[in-house]
Amino acid sequence: MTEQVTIWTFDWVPDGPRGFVRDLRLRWLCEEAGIPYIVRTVPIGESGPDHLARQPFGQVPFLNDGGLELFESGACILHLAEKSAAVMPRDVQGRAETLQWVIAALNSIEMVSVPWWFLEMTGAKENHLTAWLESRLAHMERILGEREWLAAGRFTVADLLMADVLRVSKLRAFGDRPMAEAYVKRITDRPAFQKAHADQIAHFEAADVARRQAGT
Ligand SMILES: N[C@@H](CCC(=O)N[C@@H](CS)C(=O)NCC(=O)O)C(=O)O
Repeated sequence: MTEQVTIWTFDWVPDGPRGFVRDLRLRWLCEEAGIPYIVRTVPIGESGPDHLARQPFGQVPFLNDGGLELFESGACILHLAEKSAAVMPRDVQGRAETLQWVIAALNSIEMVSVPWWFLEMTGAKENHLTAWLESRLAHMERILGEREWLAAGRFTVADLLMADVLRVSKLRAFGDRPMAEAYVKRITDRPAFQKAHADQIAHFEAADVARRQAGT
């Protein structure tokens, strides 16, 4: 029997990252594509050899699909997206555009936004990445003012990922960008996101209860 798609995440995280742990990208993709899945956990803060064998940086998420083992949220959602035309166009042009915008989300926006966010969180006096980030977000604002969807004229995995990258609270609070705001709202209003998000919150709330019962 084919092993069910299994999404791996942490057993618990503090309140701050809840709703943003990247297993959500995989859950969301599965919800959009109608792929059944289960969620399993590794302990936070202790990346043992089993975890490192699955995710060489000791991070989450990672994925099992049958005999396949994958890490990197981008690679995982691209693999899952291939299963459904609902998120990955089948025509050459639409598929290429979709891949292009997936890479853009990871390599042109998140490559800047995550280090910027990290410097903000550390309370650095001056964030030298601000001008770089502003430039990238200004381009996104223009792009999102010109089109409803990033690729293929419809919702794809590229919108899922770009919205997930842009929805980070600190980014949204950074400057007035109505097009990006409307885009994030529209994409995250989708029932698939709402379910994935609620499920992740419930997963970590259940972990709170288990920890209280265990007295930890
Ligand atoms: N590039 C990786 C980044 C994964 C990542 O940052 N995971 C976070 C949780 S959302 C994590 O495991 N943080 C703990 C750590 O970096 O040690 C991906 O997209 O999968």
